[in-house]
Amino acid sequence: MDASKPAKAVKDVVEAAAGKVADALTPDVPGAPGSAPPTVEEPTTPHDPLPPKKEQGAPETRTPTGAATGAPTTANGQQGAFLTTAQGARLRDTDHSLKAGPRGPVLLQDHHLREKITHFDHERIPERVVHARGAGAHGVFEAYGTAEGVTKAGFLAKGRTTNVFVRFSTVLGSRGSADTVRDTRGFATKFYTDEGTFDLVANNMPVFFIQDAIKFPDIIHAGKPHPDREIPQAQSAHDTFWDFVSLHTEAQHHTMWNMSDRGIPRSYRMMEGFGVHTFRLVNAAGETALAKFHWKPKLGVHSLTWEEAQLLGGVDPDFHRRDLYDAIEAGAFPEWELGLQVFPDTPEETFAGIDLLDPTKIVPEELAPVQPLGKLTLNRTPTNFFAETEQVAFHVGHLPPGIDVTNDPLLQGRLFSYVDTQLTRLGGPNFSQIPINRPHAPVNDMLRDGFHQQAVHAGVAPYRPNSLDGGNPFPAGDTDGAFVDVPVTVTEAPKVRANPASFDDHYSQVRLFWLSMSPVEKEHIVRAYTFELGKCYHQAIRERQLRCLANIDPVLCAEVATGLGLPAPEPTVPLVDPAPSPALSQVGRQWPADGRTVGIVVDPTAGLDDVDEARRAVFAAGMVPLLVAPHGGLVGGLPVQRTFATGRSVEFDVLLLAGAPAPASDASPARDAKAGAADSAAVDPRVLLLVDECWRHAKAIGAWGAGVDVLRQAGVAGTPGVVTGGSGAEVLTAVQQLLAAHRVWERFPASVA
Ligand code: HDE
Repeated sequence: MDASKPAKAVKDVVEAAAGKVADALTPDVPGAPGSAPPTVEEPTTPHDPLPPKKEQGAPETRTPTGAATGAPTTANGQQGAFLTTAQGARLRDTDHSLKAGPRGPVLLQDHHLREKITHFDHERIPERVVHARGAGAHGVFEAYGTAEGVTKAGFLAKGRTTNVFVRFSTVLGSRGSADTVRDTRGFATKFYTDEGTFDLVANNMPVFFIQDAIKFPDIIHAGKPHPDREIPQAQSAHDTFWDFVSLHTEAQHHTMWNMSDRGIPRSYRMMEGFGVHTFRLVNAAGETALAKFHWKPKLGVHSLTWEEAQLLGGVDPDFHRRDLYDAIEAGAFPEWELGLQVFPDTPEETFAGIDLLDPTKIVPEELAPVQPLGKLTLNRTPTNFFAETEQVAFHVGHLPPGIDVTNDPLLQGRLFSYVDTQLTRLGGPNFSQIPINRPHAPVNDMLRDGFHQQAVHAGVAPYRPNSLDGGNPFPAGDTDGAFVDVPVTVTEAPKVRANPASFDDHYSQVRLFWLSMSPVEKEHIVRAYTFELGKCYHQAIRERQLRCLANIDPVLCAEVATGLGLPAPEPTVPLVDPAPSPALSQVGRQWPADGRTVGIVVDPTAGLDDVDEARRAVFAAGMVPLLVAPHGGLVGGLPVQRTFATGRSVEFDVLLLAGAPAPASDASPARDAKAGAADSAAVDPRVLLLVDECWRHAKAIGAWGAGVDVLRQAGVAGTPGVVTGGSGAEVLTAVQQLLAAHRVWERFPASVA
């Protein structure tokens, strides 16, 4: 058999699989692990590798020096029907070592054994020092052309589309840590522009803990687990973190964002992104402007509750990456608008009295509106996590002509750090040749050799000036689209290790943030500080952080102090009263519900009225229905996604009750704490727990038919955000309206005005 030709067998497998899927699951619930469902018996007819899943993308097939090859993206993957060595020699057996007789010693000559084990021994690379835990997706960026007046960057010209790869991440946790921890999130975008790659290495918060990169090891050492016991993992609720931020008070603004709902996003799809630093833009006429980058999610900014985040850490530690991949698979492509706040490039580099070089400060949107530049759509999941999400290498210095850096001391240090860390993490200096990092622009550098060199450089003169290679490569002239560093004037000044005086204000904008929150958001902030400080061992650290809170707001300080059982200290700096920025609040508008999950509880022994219709209506509304039943398999011909034993409320955005299932045989309190007081209940106690948790987390709940009785038994009938109706479709419509506000906010008591 010719392994280079697609075999008929592979077509048969895929077609049969597609038929099966169509029969059982139309429309499809996301999450299938491969492009074809497995057969019970082991397949033995040789055929080519199965195709990727329909929603999967991969890096374009480019040469290491940026040329398009035209080959399909699968050309980078495994080829042919047969098992081979890394050299392509076909193998008969991979289950037994070569031995001197069945009971004899293993022979050193067994190349396949040595190759297999050696490669396995070296499968791991160092995880990122920060942002180790991440999830990526491919997409496309389409420019509106609105930025043409301020930057000559070609990818921002009207109608231009550029391929992108985005990696979202947490900061503190290791690669295997939970997604839903309280932390800042990374939002790094690689734009493969034809003028060279542009990396916008952003976060979901617009400010940073420190004003100078030299402090980065300090804040990260403080936030990471304690070095002796290596606990706690992926969280800031511990002594070293609060020790540092309460002493190093410029961290207070970022800390406030972490303690707010922004620290526990509902989804990567529902986060804003911020370039944090001020950048310098240059237009075609050579005029400059200062600017800050923003990402605005189409679905709005939404968060988990703290209890949901904690439950998810155990129930589904992969909650955010699953949500991202499932949404793309379901066709609910995540979208953001890229926006700019633009400021005049004055010698002071300030705007409305705010120092634009201070990365602990924002410019409120009410003072400088965010102007949309283009739309990002994530439409493909990675084919291979390691090749793409793990090996992608971002760098704040990857800039196209038209975008330049400023003197922000945090940004300046980052310009050094990213290559330096990637040298170790990716094993040498040639990581830009890894497929996910290859530019989509012609590369003609004079960088040569090194570990894992994949280019085959021609010529003899990788130096300039030369005549032996005909003078190539040539410096780009004025009309050749070269990157030109903006010739900013540097004022004569003494060499000092010091900050500008404006950097000394550590509190006014933290107060601005606090004053901009709605009562329920303030309440969450109070609870977050109280939780985190309550987890610290030492009272001195709690007291010191309370002193910082006193400089932010007396109510905040008093509420947290009460929770900690400590007196509230007096402020040590005068409290300013900045105008609140409503744009900072997440509450009070209506947003689309694309890709949200709808749990539908069914009772297979009684009515299944409307369930199929309701399920189809959920799909039609762009959401994902998950059937929750006492047992797996099929119920009334419909596939069950969660059982009462495997499902938990935190996986659903809304809950629909299409039945009132009696306690199932496995509802045994002796075996499962979820089965609580099973004995007396007429409804399975795990269903009552579902209702109870959804209610407590202020989620919309709907019921029809027998399901209405569950509401009564759970004691929630007639309360806000709990709806009933004559049919599934009717209830879904009402629930969808509630979901548009993300939560039934009136169910949250807010003790803070
Ligand atoms: Fe990073 N940062 N950072 N950072 N950062 C890294 O680079 C660093 C900062 C951000 O998904 C590292 O390849 C310094 C601000 C993201 O691969 C490292 C400073 C912002 C990611 C590094 C900062 C970020 C990183 C670790 C100055 C938001 C993940 C692995 C204080 C604007 C990118 C790596 C990905 C990753 C250094 C501050 C965002 C060590 C020195 C501010 C999203 O080089």
